[in-house]
Amino acid sequence: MDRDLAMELVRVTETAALAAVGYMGRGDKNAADQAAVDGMRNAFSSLSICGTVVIGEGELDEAPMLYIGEKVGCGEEGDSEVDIAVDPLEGTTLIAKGLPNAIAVVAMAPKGCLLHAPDTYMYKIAVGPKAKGKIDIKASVTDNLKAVAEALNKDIEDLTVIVQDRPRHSEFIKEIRTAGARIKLFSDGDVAAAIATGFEDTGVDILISIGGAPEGVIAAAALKAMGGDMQGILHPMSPEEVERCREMGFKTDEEIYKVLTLDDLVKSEDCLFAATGITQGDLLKGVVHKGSNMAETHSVVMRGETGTVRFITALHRLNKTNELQEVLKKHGNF
Ligand code: VTB
Repeated sequence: MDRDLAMELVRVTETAALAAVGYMGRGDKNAADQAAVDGMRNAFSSLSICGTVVIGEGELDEAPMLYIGEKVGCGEEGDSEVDIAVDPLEGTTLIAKGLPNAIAVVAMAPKGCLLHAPDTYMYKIAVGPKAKGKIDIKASVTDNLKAVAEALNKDIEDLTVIVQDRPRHSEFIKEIRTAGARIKLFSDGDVAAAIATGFEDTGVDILISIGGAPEGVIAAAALKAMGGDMQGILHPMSPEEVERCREMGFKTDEEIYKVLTLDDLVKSEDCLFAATGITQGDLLKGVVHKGSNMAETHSVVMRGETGTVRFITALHRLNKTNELQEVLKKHGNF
């Protein structure tokens, strides 16, 4: 993939973030999500790629835009054929309540290189570069904590584990506390939580959590680019979810419950990841309005092939950006 695509991709998450932020704290997560989708979809149309959405808003019958299988981009013959995973608004509840860490996020890789994850849960463990190769999702939580602490040259008491605040994690939480490590619970948004493990400044060392499988693939693209590590196991919660796995090609139980390594989740080093903060977050600031026509965004974009991680602050003149104006008008924010 052309390296300039990395910069192009930031426009896509910036537009989604700018479109959605007007719904911050309004209690309407569906409207916020729709605005993010509209913004992202518009921005994709000017990207010179032949893209296919492999992780998106759902199947065609449930999502008219950014649905699985939708072709995006204005590429012509000879332009990159890519798979795209999108989460235009990762953390719909967060934005609805005005809570931190809502982001717009996208991952991209050459055609066939992103796992087509079913819409079920996935048990995930993620770590940053220093602990690469040290995690084993089949081993106990305690064994993983010991291995990661050793790799980071820390006492287990100084290790911070990020876990989604859900009853399904009560056994994990008990075990982590018994082992002596610290816990940071988060209410929503496990893509941001997984990525936090890749940046020492966040103080987060390891993610141990059961969250969305599609989100797992998106986070894996970032961890791959950063040189971190991740493993996942699909975790369907009902016969319907098992059926969903089968429909996505995980035919046998063995296939459903196999360990998915970073290379299974994202098959190529040549991957891109971009995220823009919507509400204020641990890694990225949220959108900041500077007067009625100006907004500042904070994004991160990563390129797997070189491992470059760029933080991009951008000032947007809202009345000069046609693609954005259309979306803001539709949502009554401009
Ligand atoms: C997960 C997680 C997401 O929603 O899908 C979670 O991956 C849903 O969990 O980041 P519950 O069903 O327990 O609410 C997010 O937190 C936000 O979309």
